[in-house]
Amino acid sequence: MVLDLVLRRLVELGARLARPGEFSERAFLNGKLDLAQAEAIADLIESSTETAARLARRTLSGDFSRRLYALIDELIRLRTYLEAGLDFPEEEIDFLADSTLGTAIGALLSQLEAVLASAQQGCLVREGLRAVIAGPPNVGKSSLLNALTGSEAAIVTDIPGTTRDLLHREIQIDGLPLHLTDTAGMHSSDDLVEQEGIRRARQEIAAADAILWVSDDSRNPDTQAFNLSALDLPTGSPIPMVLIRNKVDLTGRKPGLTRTAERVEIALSAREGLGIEFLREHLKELAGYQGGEADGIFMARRRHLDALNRALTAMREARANLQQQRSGEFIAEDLRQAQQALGEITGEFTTEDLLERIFTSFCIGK
Ligand SMILES: Nc1nc2c(ncn2[C@@H]2O[C@H](COP(=O)(O)OP(=O)(O)OP(=O)(O)O)[C@@H](O)[C@H]2O)c(=O)[nH]1
Ligand SMILES: [Mg+2]
Repeated sequence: MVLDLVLRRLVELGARLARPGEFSERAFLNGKLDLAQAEAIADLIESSTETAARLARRTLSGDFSRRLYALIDELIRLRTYLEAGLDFPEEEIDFLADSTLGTAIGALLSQLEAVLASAQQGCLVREGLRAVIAGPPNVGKSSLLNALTGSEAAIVTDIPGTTRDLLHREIQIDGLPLHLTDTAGMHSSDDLVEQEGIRRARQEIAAADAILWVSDDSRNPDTQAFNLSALDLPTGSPIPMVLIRNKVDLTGRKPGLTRTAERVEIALSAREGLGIEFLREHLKELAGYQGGEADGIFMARRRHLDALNRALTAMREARANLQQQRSGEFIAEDLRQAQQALGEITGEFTTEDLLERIFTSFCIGK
């Protein structure tokens, strides 16, 4: 209350409350921070794991930006070299014939690929993996959620159709955030509530990064087929699917992971906690997660990955144009596009819209 009264009095005297992210925005506009660093402030505040906090701290201190500026400097150098050749043809710099340009573009490409790989790891730590637990009724989906979270998050009974609504839980595996959803058992049902639950489960599956399809190993596998088409998923986006053979305590099958031609199968017992570690390891592998503590990894957002990918495409185009001996203008334009894409990350080239979107997602007072 006292704080509130003081604030109210200050506002009466003519002060105004800061907008969300206003302080970071000012630091950015005044050149104290670049955009990637400013975004790292928000990422640091919102970090949900220790790894995420550490990586955001690295980006904030400029680890990501320094690597970007090194790339941008090199691009500027190359563009100057190329464009001098274009502007002063009488000097006869035959850059297509000499190998300097090819070597430099090759080196830039591999550096860009390395930055992208680090950024992808950072983005994983920030956004994590969304896995949906799905399958027929009563196979142990909720038990699996409980086993993974180490809690009694979901109600488990031997009555089919226990889970009707979606249940979300977040855990982390060695610093990788995992967003888990338990769903209603998939089968044809006349029950309105269950039908709605199944509809929601489908929707959730369509937006997932991975599906954990649970089956009851002690029952006839044909009756609980792993049937993709029945799920009615949007085509064109194959979502990795792991077949979980649950209840191996009843069948005596050895817990573990098997790779078949079509899929990965993991035998486990959710109730007895057998074989869960195989699933954890596999989820990390699915995400492409290498552990966030490695040197050179920093926090990054999807926006950054998108820009890095565009820069990479432009550089590959430059290499192709050079190999095909196209005229220097084409290569110069590719390099310009690559520089522009990288500049969008640091905030050198941005639109008002983008800035507004970034800073309004900050909390007030930052
Ligand atoms: N023996 C054995 N029983 C299990 C195992 N996992 C789950 N169960 C039992 O299977 C029954 C169903 O488990 P749930 O976790 O509720 O299954 P569900 O797939 O969530 O079921 P619905 O929500 O109804 O679709 C319960 O009686 C569990 O105790 C297991 O690994 N071994
Ligand atoms: Mg359930």
